[in-house]
Amino acid sequence: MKLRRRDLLLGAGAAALLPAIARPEPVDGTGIAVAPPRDRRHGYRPVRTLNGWTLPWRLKDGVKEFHLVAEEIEHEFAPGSRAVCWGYNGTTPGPTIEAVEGDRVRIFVTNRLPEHTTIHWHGLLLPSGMDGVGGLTQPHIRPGETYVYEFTLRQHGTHMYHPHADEMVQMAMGMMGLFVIHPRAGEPRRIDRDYALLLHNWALHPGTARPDPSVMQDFDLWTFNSKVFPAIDSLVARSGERVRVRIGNLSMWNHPIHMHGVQFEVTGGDGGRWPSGQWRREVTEIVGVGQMRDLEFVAVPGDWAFHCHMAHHVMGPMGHEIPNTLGVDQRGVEERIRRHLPGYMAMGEGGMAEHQEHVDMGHMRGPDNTVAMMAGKGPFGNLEMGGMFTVIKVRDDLARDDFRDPGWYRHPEGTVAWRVSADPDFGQPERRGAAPRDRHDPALPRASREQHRDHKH
Ligand SMILES: [Cu+2]
Repeated sequence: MKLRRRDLLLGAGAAALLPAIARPEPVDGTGIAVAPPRDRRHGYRPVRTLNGWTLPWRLKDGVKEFHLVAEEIEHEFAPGSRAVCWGYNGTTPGPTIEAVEGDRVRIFVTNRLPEHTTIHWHGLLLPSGMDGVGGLTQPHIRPGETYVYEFTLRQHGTHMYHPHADEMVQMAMGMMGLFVIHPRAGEPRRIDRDYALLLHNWALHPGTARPDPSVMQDFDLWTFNSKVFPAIDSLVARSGERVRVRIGNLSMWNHPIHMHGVQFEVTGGDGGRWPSGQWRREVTEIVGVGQMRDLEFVAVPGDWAFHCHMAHHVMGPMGHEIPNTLGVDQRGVEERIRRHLPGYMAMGEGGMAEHQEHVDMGHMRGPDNTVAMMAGKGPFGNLEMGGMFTVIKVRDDLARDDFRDPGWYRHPEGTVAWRVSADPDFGQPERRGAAPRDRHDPALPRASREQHRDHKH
């Protein structure tokens, strides 16, 4: 890679508008100088980290300098659910590092945690001693110390960073971030909107204030960029724009990420952008643990769900090891329990959807510091999603760089599914097999079910 003098001058010229550039020494985490996240020399579209941000950098002698601070933070998963987590520069995930193939980068890492740490640059090609594996390639960074990593970016694509020291605890507490490298030669296909998110899971047990690092499988919260729906930002685009969604997975599960409304192309993975002959059309793509995937599509107008297809991963906080109440007539039980526990309410006989109805009516209060399991709301009612879920909102009339939430989609006349009957016997379509003897048939006990509801409330 040859860096031309003109590139340097142009880069420095843009940066010189900011007074902090005159003193390019590293500063502490609270006083990071603001440098433009957009690199005009190469004309790339900056990445949009959902609910997140991009780490400012400054140019010093042709080297892009970044400064990460590992520290304890207070984090909100959604209104009503906060926890003490660990992250970088005040947030989990940490700010996205964005640079260009060929750049030389110098990354300061200050440790303000109560224990030692390191940073591993996940997927980057670099000298062994810059790989960030505590004990193997470097001494651990002790509390209060600052280390520096310096290397040249020899690739482009979607990558990540995370500790390689006491990983079980530090990653469970939220320490991770994205490292996006743009191609020096520009994009082969123009990208209009470039979103990025990290998948993660948390064992934040209801009523507690710190994630539990010992949990291996039964997690409570499933997040995009450390947020649960409905606190996850929408992905906004204008009809016809080419959109990329970069996804990294530093959780402890594989996630089949599913998109409604379009067939996307998988255009890249851990090894960066794939040649276009290797692109695949899919509607669901598994992003395995430790993997990254780039999905691209041309935006089609509407409100389109975008979520993990593991049904438990779009809900949360989860209760585990609870008895299965589906199809169980709980009327007698409910009355008997109520003698000891006034106000007790049985639930789950016909499914879980009534859970959110009860929460909305104020009948149920969950444990402290816990969001309702399916808190999402849509224009037609409860959305019944509370984890790895958000909405791709595509509109015809958005300005090019307008990322504001446009509200709910206004469907053209006659394009929304509608009710034609409230009679379960409607139409007599062919049905096969035998009904279970204890089937709860909505055709028969409609009146008695209503009585049952009145009785409960
Ligand atoms: Cu999942």
